[in-house]
Amino acid sequence: MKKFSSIEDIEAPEGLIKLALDQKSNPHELSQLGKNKTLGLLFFNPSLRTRMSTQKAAMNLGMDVIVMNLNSDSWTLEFEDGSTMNSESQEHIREAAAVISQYCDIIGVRTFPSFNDREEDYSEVVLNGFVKHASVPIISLESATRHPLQSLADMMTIEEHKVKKKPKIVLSWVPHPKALPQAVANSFVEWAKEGDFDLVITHPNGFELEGSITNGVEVVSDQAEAFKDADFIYAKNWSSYEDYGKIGEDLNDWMISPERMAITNQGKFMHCLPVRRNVVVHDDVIDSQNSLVIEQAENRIYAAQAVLIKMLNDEN
Ligand code: SN0
Repeated sequence: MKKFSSIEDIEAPEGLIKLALDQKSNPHELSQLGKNKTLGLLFFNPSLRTRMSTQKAAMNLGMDVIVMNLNSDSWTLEFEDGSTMNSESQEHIREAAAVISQYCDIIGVRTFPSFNDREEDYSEVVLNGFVKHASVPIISLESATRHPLQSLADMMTIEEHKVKKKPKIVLSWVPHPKALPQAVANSFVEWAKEGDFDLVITHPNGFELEGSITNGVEVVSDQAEAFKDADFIYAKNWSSYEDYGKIGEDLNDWMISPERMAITNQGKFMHCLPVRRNVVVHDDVIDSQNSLVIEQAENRIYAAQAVLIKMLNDEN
């Protein structure tokens, strides 16, 4: 596998979920596979789970890891071809990606959207700059529009906790004070569409996700209605795609409350974290027995491990 940036890069998502679950039951089985190989983790944005879980996955496979905070510790990169670099940017992605490829056998990149220009964000300028100019495989550690490692961990978590063959999963928009990417929601929908689920999305008017991603998925505008019989509630805020980057106002009743969870079929609560308590979700929900957030985070290790194995073995 040369690139892991969305579900489209995977030949058999089911197989990758199974590999990740197998690794979870035997994390050190392949502790020699990555010997003398180096993973480079490049962060343009903050991270806790992604940074530590991917590092842990690499360690379980015997790899060395180099972590670099590109925004604070490195030169300001230029991504546009042909630009005259007489202003802020100091190094072109052409050299930077080629140089990092001399030091690393696999590169992971985290980058958020700018929210200035939807077309530019959705063209994935930063991630694709690395894909184009690096000579080694690239893993998205969350890009402007996708977070595939999170979705892989989420699919593992659902697989482990489902009690019926075709569970009902509701992706619910939730309030947030800041403009957040659509990345987690986009990826979740893409991966959940591939599974045997009754998938429903609920969001306020004006928070429709990109049409080709949600194509064929039921959208219910009333959150309480959507929650009926749900086995899993996946909460996530995203800013508007239509009115790009706009946040919701006066929508605090979209917070996941114990009353809302009571409508579900003893539904499990899921969130990718970090989460703003009592804005996104009430304490009593995230602290309940039905909350899966810590297991989702644990599964991030094995999601990353499965992807690294595919890359180290040069398999699809
Ligand atoms: C990111 C997001 O995509 O929504 C990362 C999630 C894995 N979340 C945030 O940036 C939250 C920041 C905040 O201010 O709460």
